[in-house]
Formats: sequence, structure tokens, C-alpha cells
Amino acid sequence: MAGDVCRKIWAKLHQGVLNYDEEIVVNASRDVLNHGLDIYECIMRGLLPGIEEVGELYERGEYFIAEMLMCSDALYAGLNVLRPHIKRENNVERKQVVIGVVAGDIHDIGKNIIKMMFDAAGFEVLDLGCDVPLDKFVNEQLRTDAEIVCLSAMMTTTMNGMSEIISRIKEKSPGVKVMVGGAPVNRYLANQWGADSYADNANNAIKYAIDMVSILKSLDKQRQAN
Ligand code: B12
Repeated sequence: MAGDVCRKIWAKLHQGVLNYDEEIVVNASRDVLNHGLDIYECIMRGLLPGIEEVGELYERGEYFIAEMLMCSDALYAGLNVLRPHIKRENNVERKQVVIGVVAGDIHDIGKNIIKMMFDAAGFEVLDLGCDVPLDKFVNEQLRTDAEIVCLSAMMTTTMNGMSEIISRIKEKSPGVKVMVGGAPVNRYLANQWGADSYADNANNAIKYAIDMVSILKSLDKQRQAN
């Protein structure tokens, strides 16, 4: 029974995004809260499949940029309802993360999901937004002394900027961990560019970030012991 309720609400979120119907998405998002459903699961199984299907329609020439834009507005209308209700955990030692979408790229939905999950996992997140000049990642890491930098890109043309950002960060702050992601990125490219980590979704991103935090902690301990 509970499963049926979930599936109906996921379907409404999905269809609402696909049909750029903000009202349906907002109402379904309120239903998520009223029924006490898992918010992250509803994002992953309702909103995101909706925007993925939008991408397919765009590729087939059935949707154009105007529709993609309205669909992402509908997705954001739902995220705005859900975001304030995501529970924040305190189980991570408060490490700082700088996150942004690389220069030339304005696709920020994936980055915002990753940011939301880092927030929820108890990290302190500095969000640089989208279309971020390469140097800004380097300068903001230096200014905040953040332990982790997260880079997002959704276009094959913009993802190449990641390699340059990584080498500039590593040159100035060799101990900093850099994590990359976005649909065109993969583990092979991440390794080629010298990234410390790559994840294809928010769940794995948090898992790997927590692993990096424990590596940083043991390095700190070693340093103190010497
Ligand atoms: C919505 C959308 C738009 C919206 C963006 C709105 C917004 N605020 O983001 C608008 C309409 C503005 C748009 C514009 C354009 N778009 Co567009 N867009 C899309 C679409 C449909 C969905 C993208 C999306 O949000 N997906 C959902 C999110 C959640 O997925 P995600 O970003 O991959 O994120 C997940 C993972 O990758 C990962 N992740 C993401 N970032 C990070 C970072 C880290 C550190 C980690 C660990 C993980 C991680 O976790 C996330 C959650 O699971 C895609 C199609 C598709 N199938 O992806 C095209 C797509 C990305 N767009 C495309 C194009 C070409 C454009 C335009 C150039 C079109 C044009 N001619 O103007 C412009 C680009 C403008 C620019 N300079 O950036 C192409 C890119 C092709 C390519 N490979 O280079 C795509 C693939 C469509 C296509 N098939 O042609 N777009």
C-alpha cells in the first residue's frame, strides 16, 4: 500500500517535470512531505527521471531549449519545496567543500543535488554557482582552506576545463582532494586529469567524500605524531 503511494507520487513528479507543470510538481512535492516519504528517493525516482526523459525528447527533436528550460523550472519548483526538509546529519567532522559548475556551463541541477546531499551529510558547503571561471575555484579553495573541491560539468566542451583547475589546485594546495562529476565525465577521464575521486550520483559522491575525509584525518594524525 505504502509502495503504491510512493509510486504514484514519483509518477506525478516525473510527469510534472516532463510536462513543465509546476503546479503538479509542487503539489506532489507537498504530498512527499505529508506522507513522510524519503525525500532523496523521491528526487532520484521522480524528479530526475523526469528531466532525463526531457533530455531524450530534446535529442529526438521533440523538445527545444524553451521546453528544457520550463522543465528545469518545474524541477526547481519541486526542489524548493523539498530542500528545507532534508535532515542534516552531524556524523561527519565538519569539513569544508567548495563546489561549482565549470566555466561556460550553466547546467546546475546536478551540482545543486550534490550540494544538497553534502549539506545534509553535515559538510560545510561553499557554492560558487555555475559558469565559474577556472581561477575562482583555485582562489576560493585557498581563501577558505577547504579540504575538498567538487567540480561539475554537463557538456563535453566545458568538462575539459576540469583538468586545468585540478592541476592549478594541486600546484597551490597538494593536500586538497578534488572530486569531479557530471554526465559526460567518467572514471577514466577523472584519473587522466588527476582528480582524487569521481562519482556518477549524489549517493556515491557522499560515500567517497567520507572516505576522503578519513584519509585526510589519518594524514593529520600522522603529521601530528611526527
Ligand atoms: C535541463 C537541461 C538544460 C537546461 C539547464 C537548466 C539548469 N538550471 O541546469 C537549459 C535549458 C538551460 C540547457 C541549456 C543548454 N543545454 Co542542456 N540539457 C539539459 C538536460 C535535459 C538535463 C540536464 C540535467 O539537469 N540532468 C539531471 C542532473 C541531475 O543530472 P547530472 O547533471 O548528470 O547530475 C548527476 C550526475 O552527473 C552527478 N553529478 C553532477 N555534477 C557532479 C559533480 C560532482 C563533483 C559529482 C561527484 C557528481 C556530479 O550527480 C548528479 C545527481 O545524480 C540535458 C540532457 C541530459 N540527458 O542530461 C541537456 C544537455 C546537457 N544540454 C545540452 C546542450 C547542448 C545545451 C545547450 C548548449 C543548448 C543550446 N544550444 O543552447 C545549452 C547550454 C548552455 C550552457 N552554456 O551551459 C547537451 C550537452 C551535449 C554535450 N554532451 O556536450 C545535453 C546532453 C542535451 C543533448 N543530448 O544534446 N540545458
